[in-house]
Amino acid sequence: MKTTAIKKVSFYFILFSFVFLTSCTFNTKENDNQNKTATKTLKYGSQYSGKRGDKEMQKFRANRFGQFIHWGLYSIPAGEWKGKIYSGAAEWLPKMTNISRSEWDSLIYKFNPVKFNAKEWAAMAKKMGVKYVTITTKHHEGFCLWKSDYTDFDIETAPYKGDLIKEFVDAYTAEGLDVYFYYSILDWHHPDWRYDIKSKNDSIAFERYYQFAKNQLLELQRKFPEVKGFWFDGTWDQSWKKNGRYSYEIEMALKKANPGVIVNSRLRADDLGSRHFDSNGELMGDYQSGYERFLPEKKDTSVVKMDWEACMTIPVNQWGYHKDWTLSHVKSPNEIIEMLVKTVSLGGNFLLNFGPKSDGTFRDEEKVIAHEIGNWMDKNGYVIYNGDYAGLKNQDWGYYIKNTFNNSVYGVIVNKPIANQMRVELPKNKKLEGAVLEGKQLPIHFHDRLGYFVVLPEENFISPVVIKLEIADKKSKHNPEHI
Ligand code: FHN
Repeated sequence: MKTTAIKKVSFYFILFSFVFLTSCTFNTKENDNQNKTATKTLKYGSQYSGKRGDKEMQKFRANRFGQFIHWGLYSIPAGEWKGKIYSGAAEWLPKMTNISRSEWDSLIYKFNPVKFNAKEWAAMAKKMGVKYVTITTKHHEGFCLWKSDYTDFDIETAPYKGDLIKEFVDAYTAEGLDVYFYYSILDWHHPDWRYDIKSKNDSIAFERYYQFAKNQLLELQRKFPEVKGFWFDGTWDQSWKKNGRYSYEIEMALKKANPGVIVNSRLRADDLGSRHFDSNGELMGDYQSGYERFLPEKKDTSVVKMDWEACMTIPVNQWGYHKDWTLSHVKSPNEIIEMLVKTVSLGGNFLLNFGPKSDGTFRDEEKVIAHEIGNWMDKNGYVIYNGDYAGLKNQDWGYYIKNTFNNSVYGVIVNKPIANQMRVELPKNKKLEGAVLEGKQLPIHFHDRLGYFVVLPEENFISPVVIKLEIADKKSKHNPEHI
């Protein structure tokens, strides 16, 4: 009798523990799929763990700085409809107004960027110091900037007589810049697009849409073999999340056609609808692309384990051309440079957005910003390309960047300390042998408790300043730190 009672208690204890542990695991995973607390069998989850090591991905990583281009019909109204200016993102104008689909679509007959000069664009990008570009081949409105065999809602129907994406790819490639294609899965124009799947008919229509998108993507890859990767967007709706298979199959199809092709995490949803990271916490796609208009915190070193890219607007939230930039804060070149530096210091890529006008030219503000950043990159770009996380303790003056090509470590000063001293704390087995600013050694003071203090020049810095830190292994037995 007693034994049976003990057995019963043990059984319920084990059962309770199991249920408790399982529910904890489930909750943790629900809150944060990046925590690998359980393994679920997934057909459409991540394909591999860790960072891709092939040469294409190494190049993507080494590039670090890219230009994003949002260009489409939305550049024509440029945030204004029937005399009213809308402060939201210009490319979302059809959703902010009561413009009918056909009225919006008829903008195609006005898309004639006669001043578009792909070579000038590519030269401006090159001068700004970017190493790659990502252009919207199709944004949410559905208009295709290339000549697509699968729709008439493309550049061939517009009055523009050139082969826009071809001119673009040729010009950027000639400048040695890698080209990536943005493609919106969400499509406001296509009749088979669905926000959710609520019926058999929705499923049938959405399957047709999936085939259309897949055909277009393979077409882009076939027509533009130079393209290095695809940047997917518009994948947040239930219809897509309920069809993880589609996102998996698209990635596989692109990789079958070109094994080195690079795909962002935004494309993907797994069997359970988890996006970017699968339900086991593994990244899907080749790099994390969730940082949009914000960056990870300086102390958030979780990102250094993966490849990632942040995309950034110059105003607060304008991607396509908006005629009025006075409606929100516009970032200064120094703000943007600091963001670029911060991103690289955490092992990420930085994609800076430009929204050309409908005539094919860039607004003056963007030209000035490109020019100023270019001046800085001209002098300091060596710290950005091949830059990575240095693994040193954060300091208030700015960011450390390690160059993976020559193993040098740099400090980039964005907040010059009022005492003109740059504190450097190193691991116990390392010492600071030199600190070089523009070829000149700076004095260094050592404090046995606080580390090193590099003495900075008195004058004000007008933009972020790079200091090369000569760090060596400590071999001496008579180490002043050993007290
Ligand atoms: O809705 C779009 C937006 O217009 C823009 O393209 C950005 C770029 O990352 N993506 C979407 C919002 O996440």
